[in-house]
Amino acid sequence: TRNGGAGMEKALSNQEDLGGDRGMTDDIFDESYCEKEGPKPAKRYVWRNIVLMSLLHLGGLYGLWLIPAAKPVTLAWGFLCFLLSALGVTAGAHRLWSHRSYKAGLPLRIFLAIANSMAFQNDIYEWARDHRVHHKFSETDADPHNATRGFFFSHVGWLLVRKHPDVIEKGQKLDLADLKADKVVMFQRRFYKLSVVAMCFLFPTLVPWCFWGESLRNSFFLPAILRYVLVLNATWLVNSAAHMFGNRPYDRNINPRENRLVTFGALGEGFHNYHHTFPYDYSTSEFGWHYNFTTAFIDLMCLLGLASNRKKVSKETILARKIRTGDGSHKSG
Ligand code: ST9
Ligand code: ZN
Ligand code: ZN
Repeated sequence: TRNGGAGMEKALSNQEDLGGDRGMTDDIFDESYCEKEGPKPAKRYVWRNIVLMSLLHLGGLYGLWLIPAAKPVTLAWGFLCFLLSALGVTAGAHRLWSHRSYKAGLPLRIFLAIANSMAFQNDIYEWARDHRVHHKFSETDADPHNATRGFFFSHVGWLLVRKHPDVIEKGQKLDLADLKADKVVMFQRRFYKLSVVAMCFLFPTLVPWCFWGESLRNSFFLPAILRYVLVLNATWLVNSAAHMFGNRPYDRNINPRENRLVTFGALGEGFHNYHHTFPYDYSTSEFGWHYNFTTAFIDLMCLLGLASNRKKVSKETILARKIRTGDGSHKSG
């Protein structure tokens, strides 16, 4: 089997590590799934998405071109918008809602949901559902961004075609009760379009225009469009590059890798071999704040009493796992 027959053992030791209080385990790799035999269903292009994604990226290029003409404070604002929307994905949709790797009180969940709408990456419910099937059925037909279909498909191509039927079939069997029970998640889903217009486009544009007299053109194409394109691509690189390039110190039998460049752009989300090996670790890495702004943010929230219950894998478990299934690269670096 893929991870050396360690599936059952892994599932059991996971339970110990979690203390069983995460309320869900549907992000653990399921070895029992086999892809259906026979020819794969034909790709069905979604032209609306292809046109809109192309226009968005042209807008992003135009934004790059406008950088020298913008006020420095507008660029700083764009950077702040990048951090906020990225946290809505990393600390919010990913570590909190997909993996339940820590607990967040109502004020923090409201903040993260607003930040998440700023990132416009589908609502939290849909994001977390797709992300749980990604972990449970990694690199198979039931993985929405199956990296065995190539760099382009796992990066953005998967958003431009209809999903493989197995993604939907397997996704429908996931336990999403925790998401359905979260009023913040359901509220964001209900008012998703409105919240995206307000947070991803209007808010980033209006602030520079109203408060320091930036031109409407620069205000729109820099903190709104270019910032959105950058957050999207930083996120997508986790699915593409971090499933292809880098070391595998924790599990050499899986594709996800440790990719420093991705980690840097994605606020700590590029330690992807670690993350797929221990998906319930709130830090997605064993190295604390090192290259990991998201971990620093969650730690600060705990310090302020807004979050709690961080799940962390013990050093001993990590070392044992490295020795048992790693590629040996941890010794050199
Ligand atoms: C975007 C998402 O960019 C990016 C996610 C990246 C994930 C990264 C993970 C990496 C780790 C974390 C790192 C974070 C780093 C962050 C760094 C920040 C600096 N289960 O979807 P439909 C059902 S989005 C169960 O239309 P089609 C469901 O019933 C960008 N059921 O499928 C649904 O109906 P309902 C902006 C499922 O027709 C029905 O099927 N957005 C599942 O095949 C149809 O669903 C876009 O570009 C499931 N998994 O279309 C739009 N899936 O309404 C993207 C589906 O009841 N989306 N169902 O839910 C689309 O246009 C379409 O989904 C499609 C597929 C064309 C892609
Ligand atoms: Zn992955
Ligand atoms: Zn994950």
